[in-house]
Amino acid sequence: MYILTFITLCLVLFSARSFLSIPNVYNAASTSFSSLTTTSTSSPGYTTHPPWLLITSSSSSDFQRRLLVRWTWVSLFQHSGIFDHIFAVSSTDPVLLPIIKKENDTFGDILLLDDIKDTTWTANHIKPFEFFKKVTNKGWKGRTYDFVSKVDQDSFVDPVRTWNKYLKGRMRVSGTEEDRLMLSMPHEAFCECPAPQGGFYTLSWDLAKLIARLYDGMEKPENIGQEDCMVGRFPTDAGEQYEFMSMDKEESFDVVGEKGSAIARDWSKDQVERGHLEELENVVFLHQMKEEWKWLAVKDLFDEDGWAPNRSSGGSNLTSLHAHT
Ligand SMILES: *[C@@H]1O[C@H](CO)[C@@H](O)[C@H](O)[C@H]1NC(C)=O
Ligand SMILES: *[C@@H]1O[C@H](CO)[C@@H](O)[C@H](O)[C@H]1NC(C)=O
Ligand SMILES: CC(=O)N[C@H]1CO[C@H](CO)[C@@H](O)[C@@H]1O
Repeated sequence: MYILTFITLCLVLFSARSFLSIPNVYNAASTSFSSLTTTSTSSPGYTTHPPWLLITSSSSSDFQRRLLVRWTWVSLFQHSGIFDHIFAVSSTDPVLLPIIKKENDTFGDILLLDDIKDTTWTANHIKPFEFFKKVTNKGWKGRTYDFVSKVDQDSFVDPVRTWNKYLKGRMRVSGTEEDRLMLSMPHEAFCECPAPQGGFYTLSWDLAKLIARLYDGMEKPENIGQEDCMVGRFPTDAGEQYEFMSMDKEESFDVVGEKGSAIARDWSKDQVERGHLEELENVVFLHQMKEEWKWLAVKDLFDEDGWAPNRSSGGSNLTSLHAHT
């Protein structure tokens, strides 16, 4: 079953143009499959390698979703040179493991946790801490970064706008306590301490390392709470300081509604519906796109300069790296 799926996907891959017509939309950024596997060229200032690692937490058998992610926001924004993107996949399934390794032979973007089962519980409780532990200890391909993010596989993000708006200005300082950063939509009402929304959050490298260490030192890891809250709870309970920076509620939404009319629901306490996606002024992060139609509707609203619908109203200036330099 998995093997069939993978073979089908490989066929699809090598005749990429027919695949849901995704590559056509992004002609300007990267239609060729090879550009996904080559190391992105650095933009001025990041001459050695990108400063930011984004990690999509992906379910082991969801090959198709990983292709969608690679072909949409990752390929669209990768030319910026500010980030590397990988998937974290956990599995102990002897049938699946070799297939995932094959997938990685093609794309080279999978961090495999082969000692952790792929269950809803592991995904929502321990997996992110395990991959933060792994990357902050060993790096990714031996590299370390200034920031690391966890992204859900049903999240669509604009890392360039996020970078320019929140992270770029913090680049020169690193390593001291004041610089510990947690950037996300806040989840405070739910978690009772400054904690992130699990769909997309960014940690300074040292904070990710600290959180992984606190997780590793838990006496009863089986009693661990929900991931989002624990990301805040570990440092808070240990009396460690960190800065919580909130992403803009006017730019981050869940996608709800019916096929053909996707609606944005905000992250206020009451989860207010804000109207159709195209009516939004600007967007950096959309979430809750488990259904493929949502993903495909959303990818048409972004181009390499970010959120496209209201560009004439001035909403997208932060996205282009070149616009300000
Ligand atoms: C996946 O590919 C990358 C790049 O070649 C490599 O660094 C990494 O170790 C591979 N992971 C697995 C699980 O094979
Ligand atoms: C965005 O950029 C365009 C062209 O570069 C400019 O005309 C517009 O005024 C800018 N908008 C804002 C909000 O800065
Ligand atoms: C905020 C804003 O300008 N929204 C506009 C985006 O574009 C749609 C379609 O043109 C308009 O209906 C919105 O008012």
